[in-house]
Order: sequence, then C-alpha cells, then structure tokens
Amino acid sequence: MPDLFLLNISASSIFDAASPEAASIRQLTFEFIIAASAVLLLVVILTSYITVKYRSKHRHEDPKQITGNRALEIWMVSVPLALVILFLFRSLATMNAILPDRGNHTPDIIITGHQWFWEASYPGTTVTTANEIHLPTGKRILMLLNAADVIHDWWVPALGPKMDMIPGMNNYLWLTINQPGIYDGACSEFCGQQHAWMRIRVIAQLQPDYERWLSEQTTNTHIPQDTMAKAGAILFLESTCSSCHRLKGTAAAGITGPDLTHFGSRQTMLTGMMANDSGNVARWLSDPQAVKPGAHMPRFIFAKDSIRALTAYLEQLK
Ligand code: HEC
Ligand SMILES: [Cu+2]
Repeated sequence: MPDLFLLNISASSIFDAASPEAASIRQLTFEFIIAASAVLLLVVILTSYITVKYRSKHRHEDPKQITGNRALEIWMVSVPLALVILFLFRSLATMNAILPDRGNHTPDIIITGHQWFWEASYPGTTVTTANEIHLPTGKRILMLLNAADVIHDWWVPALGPKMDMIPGMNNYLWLTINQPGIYDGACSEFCGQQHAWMRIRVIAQLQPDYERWLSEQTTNTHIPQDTMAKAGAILFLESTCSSCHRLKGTAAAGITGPDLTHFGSRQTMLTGMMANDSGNVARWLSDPQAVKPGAHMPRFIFAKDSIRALTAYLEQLK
C-alpha cells in the first residue's frame, strides 16, 4: 500500500506557546536550559583548564597531593543543592499556576481517549464529535479527560501540559487559548498498535465562530437528498455500522466508534492519518485493516457500488 495518502503533520512545540499555561512551561524550560548550560559550561572550562595545565608534557612528577578543601567542598555541595531546591520550587509553582483547583466548575468539554480516536463531547449541548476538537479562544476552559479502554495521554505542546487519560478516573486541565488556529499534538502514552497515529487536532476559533460551529453540530444528521446517498444511508443501518457509530437523530446509536453525525464537516479522518475525502473514505471502507492495521473496525465485503453509496452519504454529513 503506498503511503502517499498519509498526512504529514508535525506536532506543535512548547516553544510556540499559544496559551498562558504553555507559556509558563516554556518559561520554566528556558530557566532549566540556562541553568543546565551554565553548569555544563563550568564543567567544560574546568576540565579543559586542568587537562592543559596538568598535561604530562610539562610535568614529570605527580602534582602536589592535597586532601580536603573546606571552602571548595562547601561550594560543591551548596551550589548544586541550591539549584535543585530552586527548581523544585519553580516546578511546584508552575504546576500550581497551570493546574489550579477546579472548585465547583463543571467541565466545558469532555475528551475520552479510545483505541484509536478521541471522542469529544460538550456538556450542556447534544454535541459529540471525534478527532477534530473545536475550542473557543480567549476563554478559560476546563477540560475533563478520561479513557474508555487503556491509558492514553493528552498532549498538545503549544497549549500546555500533558495529562494522562485513565479508564475510570477523571483528570482535568485548565486551558486558555490566545489565538485562533490549528494546534496539533499526539497521544503520549503507548496505547497499542496504532498509538503512533493517534494524533490530536485542536481547532481554536474566535467565540462567535466557535458558537456557530457548535450550533451547526447540534443539528441532527442530514437527510440524504440524492439516490446514491439515500442508498448509502440504508446500507449504513443494514450493515451494522450503526452498532458502533452514532448518527444523531437516526437509529444508529453505537458508541464504540467515532460519532459520524457531522463526519463530512471534518477535514481529516482517522486521527489525522489522512484528509477526509471520498477517495480516502472509500479506501477505508474497502479494507480498514489495510489502512490502519489493528483498528477496531471490521472489514466488510462490499461491492464497489455499496462503497460508493456509503462514501457519498458520509461525505454529505456536513
Ligand atoms: C465494531 C465496530 C465498528 C463497526 C461495525 C463499524 N465501525 Fe467504523 N469505526 C470503528 C472504529 C473503532 C473507528 C475508529 C478507527 C480508528 O481511527 O482507529 C471507526 C472509524 C470509522 C470512520 C472514520 C471516522 C473518523 O472520524 O475518522 C468511518 C467513516 C467509519 N468508521 C465508517 C463506518 C461504516 C460506514 C461502517 C459500516 C459499513 C462502520 N464504520 C462499521 C468501529 C466500527
Ligand atoms: Cu492513545
């Protein structure tokens, strides 16, 4: 199978911090780098000095043997100790600043890690979506993170810290996104065969754009208009796709796979593996295991026409 259809997404970096939470991690990283560089420089300078000064060319006898040097010993112990203590407190302060108490806030978004996709639901609305996670900018958001099967780990470096997603346990993150944009990340806890393809895509939008998106997502699954898509809709229900996927407002209510209600409005599919277009959807439906080996979606033996109908239907679900 050629790899040409795969998207080449590079994860964002902590140095492109796009939230105050990420900025405080970046600040701490800089401080660490400066302190570590100073120590390295000192060691290199002293080692070079001693290497040159005491090379055997100039000396045929051992240098004067000294035992103990109180002043030097105090320095050697106290400076590293002071650095360690300083960074312990700087790290604790950073953690406190970015993971403050949640008080009685209710989460703005719930993200659940699955093998191998991200489910996102928006409390207070009927919206559930997958993989492309829309969030508003300029607003402090509380995220609830958990997992449906094994441990996953949420990390979008430009937006802040990593957070484990553990089955049966709720973890929380605060997040304020400064600028609209697309922020990529990846699952950061090995979670099985397709872990490497478990990319994260956060689409940060200005409040009005975000609200428009959210209200579009609250609508029920579009009713297909043309014959091809209508055939696809029937096939979807008949082929047991509905036992794993949800199409809001239809009989399809499965929750083991990604919600497909507005699948056509997503730009990428299969956690950032490829662009969401009819060629790739057809490729996926023809043989999921060839596209993403190990994925928890079985292979259906479809005629070409059936794949075309299902693809037409799915791509219309804007
Ligand atoms: C046994 C459960 C199961 C069945 C049955 C199933 N799927 Fe899936 N499907 C999944 C899972 C799990 C994924 C996520 C795969 C991944 O990314 O690792 C998925 C992914 C998809 C995606 C990509 C979604 C996205 O946002 O990336 C589409 C489209 C899809 N399935 C369509 C179908 C259709 C059409 C059928 C019926 C012919 C079907 N599925 C049957 C479990 C299932
Ligand atoms: Cu994972």
